[in-house]
Amino acid sequence: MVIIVALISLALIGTILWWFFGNHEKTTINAELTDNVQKISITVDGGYKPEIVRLKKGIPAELTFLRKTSSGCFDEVVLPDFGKQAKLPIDKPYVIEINPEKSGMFKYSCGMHMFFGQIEVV
Ligand SMILES: [Cu+2]
Repeated sequence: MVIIVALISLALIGTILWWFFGNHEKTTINAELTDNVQKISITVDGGYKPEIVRLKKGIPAELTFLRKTSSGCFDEVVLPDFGKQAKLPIDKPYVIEINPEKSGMFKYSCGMHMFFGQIEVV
């Protein structure tokens, strides 16, 4: 009995450690280039999907956020590295234009800094 309890505890601890420290696969999607504007859609529903969007440096970009959740957490999206911040309507695409001028990984988040998405500029 004691052994079973010990094993279950170990399994739980393992799961928790994996959840917090494991290297989770993140989805990266490249923006599509049309008429010298790169465009990509990001779904907002319990997080930002895809988790990483890849943009090319030096080409204006349009990020279309589609918020599917009424959770107040996602009322607002903040992109500090691009000087943008916006209120997102529910079920209605909202376009944010940015100019990716520097390469690197840039984080954006909900208004409360709880959920994060990333923009990779290459
Ligand atoms: Cu939040």
